[in-house]
Amino acid sequence: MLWPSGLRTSDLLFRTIGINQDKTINMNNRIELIRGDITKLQVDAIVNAANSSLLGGGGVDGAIHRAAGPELVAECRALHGCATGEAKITKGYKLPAKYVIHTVGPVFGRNPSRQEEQLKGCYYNSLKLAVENNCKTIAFPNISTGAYGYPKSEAAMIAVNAAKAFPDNNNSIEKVIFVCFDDENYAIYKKLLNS
Ligand code: AR6
Repeated sequence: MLWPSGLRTSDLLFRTIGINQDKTINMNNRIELIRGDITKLQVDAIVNAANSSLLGGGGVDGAIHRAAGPELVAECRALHGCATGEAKITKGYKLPAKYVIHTVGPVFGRNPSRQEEQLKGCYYNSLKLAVENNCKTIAFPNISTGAYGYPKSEAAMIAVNAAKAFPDNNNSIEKVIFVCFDDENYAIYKKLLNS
């Protein structure tokens, strides 16, 4: 996407969603935090906290499908689901984002010995798909922290560590944006990214 010179990604993002820019937390110029609705973001890819059917649901999944329109579920149907911790990509259709990366977070407590690794896998596999599809900007919701009940602080730590540890040797990803919809997650991420 061509952006006017001198404008940072966050300038555009905040204009898009109408949030005052002083809410940006900028870490190493690559990780950003914003509070808002992920469906409004004009980025290369937004990540969906889906279920294994990939056919839609509530929460952020429902919001993404509503905003993208019915073509999204049609493309998802052809993907034949997704395992926990894995990710699959579709177009964004009516969303401002070019792609949707659908990932399935763990249901907290269902498989305790694997849940941390699975949540880490959601972030890792989404970032990997983003790189493979030449995405420079990617926005994540707080996967598994809604209906799937993962404790928010633990989930945030896993998310931030996974983004920091992602081996992007060619620096192909310019922005990883954590999008918090609720105040509690926003406060947790703000503290984590400022420390
Ligand atoms: N933008 C950004 N974040 C949002 C939005 C939004 N528009 N709406 C909600 N959130 P959840 P999960 C936040 O329940 O826990 C679905 O039914 C929300 O505040 O959406 O991974 C799927 O189909 C929370 O912090 O996802 C699955 O069945 C975060 O998104 C199941 O829920 C995740 O909450 C997945 O559960």
